[in-house]
Amino acid sequence: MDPAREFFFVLSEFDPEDPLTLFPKFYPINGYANQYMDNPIQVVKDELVRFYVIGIGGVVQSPFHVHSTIFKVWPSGILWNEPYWAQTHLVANGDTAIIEAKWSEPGKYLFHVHGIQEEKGSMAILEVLEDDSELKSLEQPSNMPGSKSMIEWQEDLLYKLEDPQIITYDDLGSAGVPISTHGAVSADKVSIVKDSWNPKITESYAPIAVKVKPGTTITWTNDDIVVHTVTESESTSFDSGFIQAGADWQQTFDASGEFNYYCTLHPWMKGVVLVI
Ligand SMILES: [Cu+2]
Repeated sequence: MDPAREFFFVLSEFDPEDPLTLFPKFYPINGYANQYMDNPIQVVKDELVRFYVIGIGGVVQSPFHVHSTIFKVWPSGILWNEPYWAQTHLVANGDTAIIEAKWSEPGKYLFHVHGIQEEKGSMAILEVLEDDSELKSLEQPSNMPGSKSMIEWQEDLLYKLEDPQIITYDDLGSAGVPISTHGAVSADKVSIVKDSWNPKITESYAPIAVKVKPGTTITWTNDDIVVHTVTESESTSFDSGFIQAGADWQQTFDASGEFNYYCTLHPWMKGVVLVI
């Protein structure tokens, strides 16, 4: 690519009160609402300018627009995409673009994410200078009064979204109903139920206790969306290995006895086979 004055713009959104709201309060460029209204991006007349634009918004897509300008776009920022000319380029959430332009007329050009975003912080000014004598050194981060660090907010949001579940491995039995063969039902099919990875699910294998006659083959079907196992607890006398989501596994029980089993990946998942 040709030498150019380059800028990187991250188009995002955030709401200090409700991080998951449909229409957040702010749509910042590079983390600060309105920062380039107060501190215009400066370029020089007739020089090549290149923007690397990335959209990290959650709901509303980002139609990136520069007033009075026809620019060249590499969609998704991929250089082997055929570039095209545009006045607005829609940057999808999670997508990027490389944008190039030149301005032959000095002056102030508005640029922004076009739409409600421009009224909520993404309004910005590109200042095209006659020559480089007035070019300021880049001020970063924004010195705009009242601008706010998002670091703490991002951390809080992460914790909120991750909602970590603490599992105590030395007391696994408490996560499920104690397995008793008392209520065992006659069945040769067992479902590994949907969401059975979740310790709050008390019957991960359904039925949780089955009784069969010697010589019976039992089929376990993984109806969950993640991998599980059917592994005998005492001596690993049977072990399915990984049963992929949607797959089956079979085991034939010749000897009578009581066989407790569990999932090696989610040890709170427990079941029992009674052969009588
Ligand atoms: Cu599992």
